[in-house]
Amino acid sequence: MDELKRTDPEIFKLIKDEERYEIDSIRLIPSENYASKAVLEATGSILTNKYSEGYPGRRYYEGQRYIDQIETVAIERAKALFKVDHANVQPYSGSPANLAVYFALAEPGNTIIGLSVPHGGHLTHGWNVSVTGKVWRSVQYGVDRETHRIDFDLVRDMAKKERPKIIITGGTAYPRLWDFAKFSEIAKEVGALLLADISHVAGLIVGGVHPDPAPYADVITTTTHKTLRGPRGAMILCRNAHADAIDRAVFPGLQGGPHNHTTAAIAVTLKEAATPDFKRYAVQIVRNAKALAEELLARGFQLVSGGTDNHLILIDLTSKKVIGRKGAQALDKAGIVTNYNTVPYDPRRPFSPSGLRIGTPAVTSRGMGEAEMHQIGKWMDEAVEKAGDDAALAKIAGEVREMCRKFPAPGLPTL
Ligand code: DSN
Repeated sequence: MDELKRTDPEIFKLIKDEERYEIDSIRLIPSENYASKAVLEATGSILTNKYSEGYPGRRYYEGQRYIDQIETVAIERAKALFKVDHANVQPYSGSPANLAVYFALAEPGNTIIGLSVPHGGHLTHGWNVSVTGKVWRSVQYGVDRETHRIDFDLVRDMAKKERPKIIITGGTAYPRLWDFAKFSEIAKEVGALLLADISHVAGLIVGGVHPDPAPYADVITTTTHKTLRGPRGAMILCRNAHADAIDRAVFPGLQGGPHNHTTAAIAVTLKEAATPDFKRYAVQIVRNAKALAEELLARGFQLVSGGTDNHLILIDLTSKKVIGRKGAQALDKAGIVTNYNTVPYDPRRPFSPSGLRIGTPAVTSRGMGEAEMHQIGKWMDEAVEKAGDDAALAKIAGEVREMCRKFPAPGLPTL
C-alpha cells in the first residue's frame, strides 16, 4: 500500500492499526471472518472503475465485454454450489437483498412472518424499526422460553391465523440448526412463500454441516462475508418462477450499478468454497464451537439453548454477575473481540443487554482447533472474572497475542 501511504498517511495508518488488531486478537464475532488474499485482491481491483447497470447481455452501458463474463462466472458458480435455478449476485449486502425479496414477492401491507430480533432474528426480517416492519405488516415468532428453540407450534398457529405472504427463516443469534423442511411444510399449509436467509450459515451449508434449504425454500438470501468468507456482499438464489421478479427488484427496483469488484470477489469466494479444504474448514467451525461451548459450560457460563449446533454461541452472562456490555469490554481489553447481545426474554434493554454473542468462523480460518478453543474458554472466564482489573486483562492480552502469532490469519501478513 505504498501509494496509499504517500497519498493519505492518516487513513494508511488507521488501516495498518486495524490490521495489527485483527492479527493480534481472537476475533469471536460470529459474522466476521478473514477473507483470503485472492478475495482481497479482487475486491481491491480496478473493477471498482466500472459502471454496468443491468445484467450480463442486457446492460445500459457499452463496454461490458469483461464485466459480463465476470458476473456470469459468479452466477454459474453460485447456482452450482447452492444447487439452485437462478442466482442474482448484485445485492450490495444482506439488508438490500432481503428488501429486494419482499419488494419482488409481496405487496406493501402484505403480511410477513420472521423471528424477532430479541430472539435471534435480523432487523430486516420485519423488526419494527426497520423499513421491512413498516412497509409490510410484520408478525414475529420467537423461541420457546425453556428450550430456546424455534417453537413450531407457535409458528404454525401464527401462520394459520395471519396468512402471511412470506415466512422467513434465519437469524443472527440462533445457535441451533434451521429445520427448513418443517418451515416449508407450514408455508405450504398456508400458501406462503418460504424465504431462507442463510447469511450466517451459508458456509456451513456448503460444507455439509447444516441442513440445505435448496429443496425447501422458494428464495434464499445470503451475505457473502460471514461463514462463506468472501467480500462484503450478498446473493439472492431462487427458483426459476421468481427469477424475473427478483432481478427486477434488485435492478432497477432498489439498486443502480452493481459493485463489480465485489462481484469478482464473490466469484473467487465461490471457487474457494467448492474445494475440499473449505469443507474441512466448515466441519472444524462446528467442532470448535462445540469445544468452546463445552469449556464455557464447565466454567459455569449459561448458554442460550444449552449449547450450539452451528458456528455461534449465545451466552447469558447473568450467572457471572456481569452485564453483556461490561463483559464484552473486559474481553476486548484481554484481546478477545465479542459482541454484546440480547438473549431471549432478556429483562434488559438492547443497548445494554444480558448476553454475549460469540462464534468460531474467524478463529477456524486461522487454523485453530479444539485445544485452542479450550484455552480461549479459560481466558474468557478469567477476563470476565477480572472485569475492571486492567493489569490482569493486559496480561491475558499478552498471552492471547502470543497464541495468535502462531496462527497466521488468511489475507494478513505474518508478524
Ligand atoms: N450484523 C450482522 C451480524 O453481526 O450478524 C447481521 O447483519
